[in-house]
Amino acid sequence: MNSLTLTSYVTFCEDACAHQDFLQIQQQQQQQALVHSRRQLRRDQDKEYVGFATLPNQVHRKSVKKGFDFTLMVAGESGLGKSTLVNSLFLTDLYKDRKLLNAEERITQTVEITKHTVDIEEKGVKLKLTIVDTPGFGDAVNNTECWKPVADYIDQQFEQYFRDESGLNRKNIQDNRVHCCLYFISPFGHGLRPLDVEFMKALHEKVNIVPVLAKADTLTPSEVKKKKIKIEQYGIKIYQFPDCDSDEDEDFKQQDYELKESIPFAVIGSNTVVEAKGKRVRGRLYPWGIVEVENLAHCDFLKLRNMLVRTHMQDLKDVTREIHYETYRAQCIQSMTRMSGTDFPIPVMPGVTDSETEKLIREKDEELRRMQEMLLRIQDQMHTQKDAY
Ligand SMILES: Nc1nc2c(ncn2[C@@H]2O[C@H](COP(=O)(O)OP(=O)(O)O)[C@@H](O)[C@H]2O)c(=O)[nH]1
Ligand SMILES: [Mg+2]
Repeated sequence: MNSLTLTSYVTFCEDACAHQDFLQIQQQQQQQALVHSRRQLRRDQDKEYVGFATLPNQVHRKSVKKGFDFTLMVAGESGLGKSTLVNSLFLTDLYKDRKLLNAEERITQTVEITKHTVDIEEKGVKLKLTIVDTPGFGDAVNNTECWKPVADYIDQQFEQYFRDESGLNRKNIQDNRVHCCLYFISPFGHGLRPLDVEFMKALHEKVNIVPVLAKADTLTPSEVKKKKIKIEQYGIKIYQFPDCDSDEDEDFKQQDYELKESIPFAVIGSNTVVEAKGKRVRGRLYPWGIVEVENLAHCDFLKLRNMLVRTHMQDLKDVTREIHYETYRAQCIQSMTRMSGTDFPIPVMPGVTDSETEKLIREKDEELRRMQEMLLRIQDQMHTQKDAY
């Protein structure tokens, strides 16, 4: 390289460096301007932005931290697949330790209600799930009033909640109220049997009833269609799905319509995993083929699970709290007011009859009066002693 070319090369390099510097400075200036304008924008927005738009996030964070709970009851004749279905619903074995009763034991068995609680977690969200099973119904020779223990169970949970709520420590109330009752209808009958009608009518003011047509794999599609009777025609009030908002999109509206049309849900339960078309699925294997539990073409299991878990769990809880529990609470307060002649709700003790409660109240009043007298006497004594000094 000769001196001239060297000089021009140096000049070229210097120019290039200077140009590079210039570009960098320009870039920095642009970035600063961007940051500045963003800050300005945020400041402008802050003027009109109080911050309550973050409330849903706050509620979300808090509820996730606290966890959720849900209590599901299954009722209906024994052997219709209740236990199998709840296991399939929550992909968990709730009945690991169950002892299967033989025919004789089942006949002598009275309606015994069992409660299973499992803590399940999905993507960091915790759900405390309680399943209330009502086995034995229908096995007994005499089924008169077989719904009574079930109705009493629901009332007892309301009563417990009412007493806890009216008590001193309301912080850690255990809420065992039943949010939904899946009522299993036999696939073998013609419509509802009188016992089914009686059972559901005894419960419909206390709990959200969701009817299901059991063991749908034993029926052909046209039989399923025929057996999907309108439960309301029997004067039974089942859980009413809330109306779909008019501004929802068409897909959602269609899904909502299909869900409502599916009642009673035709379900199939299975605790075994079988291989269907190279995939492992929950299903029932028959010599002629496989029935897949989670296949919408085979049954409504997925619709039921989506409804219970994904779309209506909160509504079922709200209806329980706002309608069923309120009805119970109002009746309770009314009867207590009538009984005691006061307007104060005094929770009734379990297993205590009206006259016993009245006696208890009288005794407490008497005790209170005695204590007041004693207090007055002590005050008098103190005054006399003070005067003496
Ligand atoms: N075909 C058919 N059988 C079922 C279904 N669900 C459960 N079963 C069978 O029915 C019997 C009783 O089931 P179980 O869940 O104990 O009924 P539960 O008495 O109502 O709780 C068991 O042998 C199950 O394998 C179903 O959807 N279809
Ligand atoms: Mg069972």
